[in-house]
Amino acid sequence: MSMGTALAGAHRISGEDVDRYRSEGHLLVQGLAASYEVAHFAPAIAAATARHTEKAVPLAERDTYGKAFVQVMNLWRDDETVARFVLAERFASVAAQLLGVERVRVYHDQALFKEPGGGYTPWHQDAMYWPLDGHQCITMWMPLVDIVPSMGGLTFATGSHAEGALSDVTISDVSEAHFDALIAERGFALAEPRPMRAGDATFHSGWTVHKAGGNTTETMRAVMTVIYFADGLAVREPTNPSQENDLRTWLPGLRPGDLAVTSANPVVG
Ligand SMILES: O=C(O)CCC(=O)C(=O)O
Repeated sequence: MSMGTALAGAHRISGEDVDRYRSEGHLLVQGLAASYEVAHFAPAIAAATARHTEKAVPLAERDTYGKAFVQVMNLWRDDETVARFVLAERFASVAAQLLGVERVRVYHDQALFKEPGGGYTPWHQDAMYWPLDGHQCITMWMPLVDIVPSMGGLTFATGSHAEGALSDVTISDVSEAHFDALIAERGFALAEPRPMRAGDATFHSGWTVHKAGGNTTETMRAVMTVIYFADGLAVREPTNPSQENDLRTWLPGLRPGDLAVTSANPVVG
């Protein structure tokens, strides 16, 4: 690795952008990584993703969730190059500024590759899955290739994060119908997807309602995400089976009330 690809140092966010994130629940940060930096890391992320998905079921045989993307989690623990990307100070510094905290920890990463012809990602709230305070959690979503909306860009329900938990339904056609009705009822404005360059990133709160369209192009929508939480959070009592599973998987050995501190959740930034 050369110093040019270290993703070191903080990336400063303007006060205006911090305010926008806090009122809207999502923020686009353009040029967070340069194209040569993405080019350095993307092959390792794609190769690690492929290693885990050699036996993927054909698209047509999957359910709505399975059609949405190839999803592989915590690649940073498998591959040193991916770890340098996921644990990068530059990315974590943005998460910390938006949450208004000194330090964040990694909850987990996930590669979300929406295949050509891949289906839509139904409306959902991420923090429904997490035994943590969703207001103190944030996801960075970064395309590794230039994307246009028809590849499956994210749509956000602006301001929905402020309402906290709005459903207990896992990502499915049921969550889609639930949030379609709720968005119409509460009148949230929708922030439609925009073209993004590889290395641009969006950040969204744990409670922001969001979805993605299908990928109607011939190009893989290669996206890497990192989920962070504010250092100092305590583990919450799980309120559904998804949170019980997440507690076992991503906060290994911890119980409700414990500080969310394990070697699988390093401080970054
Ligand atoms: O990439 C997608 O299609 C959905 C992403 C998402 O829901 C997330 O990163 O929280």
